[in-house]
Order: sequence, then C-alpha cells, then structure tokens
Amino acid sequence: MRRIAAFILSILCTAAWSQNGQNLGKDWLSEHYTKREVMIPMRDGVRLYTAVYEPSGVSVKTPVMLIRTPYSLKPYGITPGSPDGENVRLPYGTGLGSDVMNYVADGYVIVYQNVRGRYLSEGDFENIRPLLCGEEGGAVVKKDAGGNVIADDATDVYDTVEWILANTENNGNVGVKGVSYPGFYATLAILSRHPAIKAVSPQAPVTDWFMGDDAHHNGALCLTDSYRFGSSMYREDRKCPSPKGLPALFKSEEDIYEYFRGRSIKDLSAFFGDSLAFWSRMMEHPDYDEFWISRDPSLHLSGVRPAVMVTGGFYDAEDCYGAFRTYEMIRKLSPETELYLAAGPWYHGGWNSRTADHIADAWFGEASGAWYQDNVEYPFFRHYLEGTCDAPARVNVLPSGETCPELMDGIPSDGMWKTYSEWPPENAVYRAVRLTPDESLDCSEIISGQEPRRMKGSRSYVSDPSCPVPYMDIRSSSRDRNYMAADQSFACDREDVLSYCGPVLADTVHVAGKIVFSGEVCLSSAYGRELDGDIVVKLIDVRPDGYRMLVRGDVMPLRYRNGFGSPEPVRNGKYVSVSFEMPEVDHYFMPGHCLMVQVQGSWFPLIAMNPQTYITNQHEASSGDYRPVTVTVRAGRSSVLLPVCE
Ligand code: PG9
Repeated sequence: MRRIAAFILSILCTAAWSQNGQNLGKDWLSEHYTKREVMIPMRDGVRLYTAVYEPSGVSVKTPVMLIRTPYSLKPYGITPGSPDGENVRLPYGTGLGSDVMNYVADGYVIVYQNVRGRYLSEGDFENIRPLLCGEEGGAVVKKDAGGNVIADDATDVYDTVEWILANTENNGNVGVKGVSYPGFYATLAILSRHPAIKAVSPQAPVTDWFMGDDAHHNGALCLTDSYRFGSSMYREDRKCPSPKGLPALFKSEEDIYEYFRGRSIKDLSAFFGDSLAFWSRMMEHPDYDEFWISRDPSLHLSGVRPAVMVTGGFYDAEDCYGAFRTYEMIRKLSPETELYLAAGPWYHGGWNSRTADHIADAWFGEASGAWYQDNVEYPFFRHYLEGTCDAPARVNVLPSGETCPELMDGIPSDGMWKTYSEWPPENAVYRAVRLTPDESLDCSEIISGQEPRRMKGSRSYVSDPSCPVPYMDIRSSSRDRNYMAADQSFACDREDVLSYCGPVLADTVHVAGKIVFSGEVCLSSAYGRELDGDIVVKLIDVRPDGYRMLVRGDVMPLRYRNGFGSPEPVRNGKYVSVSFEMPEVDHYFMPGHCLMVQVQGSWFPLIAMNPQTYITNQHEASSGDYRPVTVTVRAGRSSVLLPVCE
C-alpha cells in the first residue's frame, strides 16, 4: 500500500514541465538542454573546468544540481587555456548521468565540475585535501602567513556556487550530490557553508581512509585497492591540465592472490619508488595520526545548515564505512540538521542502478535503485530546492534477508523498505553470540529457551603468511566487489579458519546496527617475544540451500587493541583482549537459517598480510619478518555482539 501511495505522490509532485526522468531520449535532451564548458576562476586564480547543462524554454527558474569529481568528464570540447566553450545543443556527448535524469526532467541546471588539479581543471590535486579554510567555510577570503590566498575544496565550492548563481538562470537553491570520491566533495560542499546550498547528499562518501574507507580498515592496509586502483587514483604528479588522466603505475593481469603472496609491503613500495607520493605518505603514517585525522571531513560536521541525505550500501566494498560515519557524525555534532539516511543491500553506488537486484548470490528482491531514486532521493531534493513535495521519511532502509532467488517471497513480511524513526533502530538491543570450545555458536541470548553453556577451553589456528586465507574463492586480477556477500563455504574447509555455527532458527532474528566483536586471543610463535596479528571476524547467514552468505566481516590489527594511534606488541604466549566495531547492517536471519561466525588471521589480498612479528612500522617489514603464529581464541569470553531488534 505504501508503495502505491508513494507512486501517486510522486506523480502529483511532478511539475507540468517534467516527465518520468527515465523516459528522456536524445531528441528530448537536444530540444530541452544546451551544454557549455567554462573555466571558473577560484579566489586564488586557479580555474576549474565546469560543464554547465542548462534547460532551454523553461518559464520558471529552477534549482541547480552540482556534482564535483576527480574523475573524467569527457568528452572535453575545449582545450587547456582556451576561452570558454560556446553553448551547444545536446546531445553533444551529453555526459549526464542516469542518476540526474529526474532532475533533468524537471529542468534543473546540472553542473559537473572537475576538482582542482584534475583533467582540464588547473591547480594541484591533493588526495583528500584537509579542510584549510576553517569551520566558517568559504565566505571570507583568507590568507596564510605568507600572504597567499587560502583555497581548498570547500572554498572552491563556495566560489563555484557564486559563479553559478550569477551566470545561470536559477531559483537560488543549490543541491549537491556525489558517490564515493564525489561524495567526499559533497561533504566538503557542506563545509563550504554557502547559504545557497540547501540540500546535500553525500553517497558512500570517502570519509576516513585509515579507519574504514578504501585504503584501510581499522588501520589494516587494503592491499589490492590501494596498490592497484591507488596506483592511478593516488597520483598527484601531472605536469599540466589535460583531457587525459594519468595512467596506473601498476598493471598486472595476474591473479592478485598469487601476485601479492610472499611480497612484503617494503618490496611493493620499492616498485613505486618516489613516483606515488600519496602511497609514500601512507607508508610514513602507519598509525592513526594527524596525517589521517586532518583528512576526515566528518570531524568538522557541526552546525550543518543544509538538509543532508546520506546514502550507503550495506554491501559496499569501498566506502560503506564513510556513509554510516558521516551520518553518525552529523547526528552527534549537528543535532539540529534535517538529516536523512537511505541504505540498502547495495554494492558501491548500487542505488544508482535502476535494475540491480543482487550481489553475488544474495538477492534483495527488486530493482531497489529505481525506488530509491524516485521515492527517496528525488522527493528529498525537491522538498528543499523547490519547496514542493513532502520530504521522504528520515530513515529509509531496505534490509537484506531471505536471499535465495527461488525463495524471494521470504523477504520480511512487513514490506520491503523500512522507515525507522531513527538509525540505529531504537528497539535494537545488543545480544551476544558466544564462541565455544567446539564448532558451535552459543546463541542462547538470542534464542529463547536455549540455556547458556558454561564454557572453558579454546580453539586455535596457525596463521601462515605463506598461505594466507583468501578473501574470496576466485582467481582474479582485481578485487571482486561480490566478496561482501559471497559464499564462505570455501573457508569452512580450511584448518586456519575457525567456524562456529549456531542452531537452525525457528524464528526470524532481525539485526540492525553495528556489529561488535569482543574477545580474548593469544599469539604464540617460535620466532620472538613481540608479536602482532590481524583478527578477521565474519558474521554469516547459513541458508537452507547451503550458501553461507557473508553479512559483515572486518579486520582488526591486534597492535591497535588499545588505540589506533598507540600501537603495542602482543607478548608471545600472553592472552590479550580486543574489541572492535564493524559497519552497520540491516539483515533478517530467516527461519530455517543459522547464524555462523568465522575467525581467521588473514583476508588476502583484500587486506595486506600482517608480518605477525611486531615491527614499529609494519609497512617496513622485510620478507624475513613474515612469520607464522598460532592464534588461540578463548571460549566463553569471545563473542559477537548483535543489535537484535526485539
Ligand atoms: N572510493 C573510491 C576510491 C578512491 C580512491 C582510491 C580508492 C578507491 C572511488 O572514489 O572510486
């Protein structure tokens, strides 16, 4: 019923001029839009390449939708240094993403801009540039001690919005959105504090590359992503503006498991030499220090004036962390903000696909991206930029659940999307599933009537750097995003993976919120007193068809058990306590399924292999430092804490 109402609402909200954003063709675009390419001057004189798509023949002034990106905006119709381009009729290469078509249909001014230092934009690119202009944003032009004008990714937004307001027909209201790295720049748009920016949607935003996005998880290096994709994305060494990007420094079509196995980070770094400055800086900052803290924009999200809709995917292999971190920090630092969350069982950017309906062999019932675009994001921006349409619910979540294609009707009976009053849901209560001295998982806190077990003992595995646990059961030359919901059966057969399986569920167990591991582990080795190791914990949904679906997994280096900025060795043979959080889920463990937990010492080469002997800077470990350790997990005192919705 709710969906029918939402559909009717979306029809009623549609202005006469608009039409279903998805039915726009090249003829319509050519008749209704022109494109011009301009170089917009920033306060320090640097000019940024900007593609401006403007409606023609509209009688009303419409809002602006701004997207800022480090990625290509080809086709580029102007050359470096040339004067601004002429107004040309579409479909000159269009370049309008499918995710803006609802706004195009309503005649918005659509603006795409390359950030400073990328492609035809002038200036120097800096990865996740710290906020330099201060908490008050870009309203005041400031100078540094040397008398140089201070410009950053927030002041660039401020100057760009000033230009747009003065040089296009618009209603004075600006929306900003972006996925991934463009999501980072959407967050910086909030921090520009420009008063015309009324609504912002950071989507899977790059937020903290040490704690959980792209480059590291809890300080453990995401090897394949950083080394492979980073060898192009991290580059900051271009000589001049160009319509072409810088090529990747690392190219290999070899299977990544075999390529990286046995290679120390020191050896891998030697391949780059000084050619990849950001990689070198990462290697010089192995722990959570000012280098990383200064690059987390979420720390500045107080006094947020625009409405904000954070969008994220539970199965996003790149910036799942960034979405929920951004939402959490605005809730904490800026409680007065009109804050929204949209989340679903999506891969990275999956909500922008109108047809995607699964990841790996986990199905989520329908092409949820279409529903999200038309009934969640679109009303959000229209409400705040046009003053029409009711705003969507504050929290819009599509849970994952029964995921066997042939059992699609197993999706939670109370409908697909849930509009909680807050996130995490207020009725979620943490319950422990406890690791036992055998292969069972004690779920007595969750399953009524089951008696808790008295427990002693432990289980052990040998974590051997020469034969690390694969993150996925495939051979591939790149990291496969499907790992986030892949079948973990391959790991069940390994002796260096501890699997704990609970009883078959008679009732649904609904888990919504962060997953927490808390345990006691002991490392022992013949190779020295001071050790280190990674604990990888995976929460798994065992389906009746035998598919062991990963619901959430993450890694925690034991060196950071007492603080990410204060690494400590683990004494050989001594138990230590370790607790860590894993990003939010919303998952229904259906009747007939089982809860499973796996614990292992590597997740390779998604995550770099820990040398397992303690090195002050683990990235400087030589091949001889990589040694096997025996990991013992104490039963009874090691648990996974689940936020169970009662
Ligand atoms: N978040 C993605 C990424 C950026 C930079 C390095 C690695 C990954 C992305 O923006 O696509």
